[in-house]
Amino acid sequence: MTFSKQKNPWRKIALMSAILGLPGAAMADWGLNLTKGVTPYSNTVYDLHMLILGVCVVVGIVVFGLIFYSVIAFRKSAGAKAAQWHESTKVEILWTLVPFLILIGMAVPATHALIMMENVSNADMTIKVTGYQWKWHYQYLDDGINFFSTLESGSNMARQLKSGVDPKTVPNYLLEVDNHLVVPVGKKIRFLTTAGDVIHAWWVPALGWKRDAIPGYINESWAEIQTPGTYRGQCAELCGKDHGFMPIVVDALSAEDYAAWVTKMKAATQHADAGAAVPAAAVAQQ
Ligand SMILES: [Cu+2]
Repeated sequence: MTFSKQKNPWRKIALMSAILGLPGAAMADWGLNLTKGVTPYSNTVYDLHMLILGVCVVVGIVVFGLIFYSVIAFRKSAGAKAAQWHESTKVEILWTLVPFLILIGMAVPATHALIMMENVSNADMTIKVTGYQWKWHYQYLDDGINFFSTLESGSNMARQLKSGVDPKTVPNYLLEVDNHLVVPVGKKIRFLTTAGDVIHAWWVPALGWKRDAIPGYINESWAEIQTPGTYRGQCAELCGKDHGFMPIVVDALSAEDYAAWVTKMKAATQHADAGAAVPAAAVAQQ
């Protein structure tokens, strides 16, 4: 079949089919699929997503296949006559049993993922995350380090009405903060999430979860980042007029780099405690 004519509708259909038939890697480049993230938990979520997507696709193909087959093969114009029958125990058992088994097949890995998510035991370190309008406060409970993390000044300037700054010229516009949350790779980090005013939500997609930050409640979660890098996220609960301006940036460092950062931060904090009166945010920047 050739597609020489520009307006041939089959050309478009064939093109779409070819695009949809591309292998998974190409689809990933498009950014259409859920991303894998950088933690074992995010990988579990990804696998669960792919499994359930697969089940849905197969069920969809079977159901729509049967519908189209019935409509075409047994159409009135082809002389089909409606069968007259009543009840079929066999069919009823089948259409109860098959969805039941499919649901069990999905519930087992889903429950496994939920249990994995809730298991914050044996953590190597704990970070308390408190949401405020409109910034984050991080407390390293084991090391006594704490600092606020707010929208980086370049983004903050550009976002102002009639600022005259083109947001396209600001690197990581609205996704950059003054003080990054620094964590080590390969360590199980327990996060305690809460808020000081209204409900916020701490969300870094690469970690594979999102946690509500609720005043008066402590929500627990954990992450073990496998790959060093910078991972960005945002507040994911509409928390007021500047909800869109309290991003999250996580720097995952190797064990040595992290230890060096902790030493530097502790020294800066001691310096501040000794009467230098350095604000916490400024301490974190050093
Ligand atoms: Cu918020």
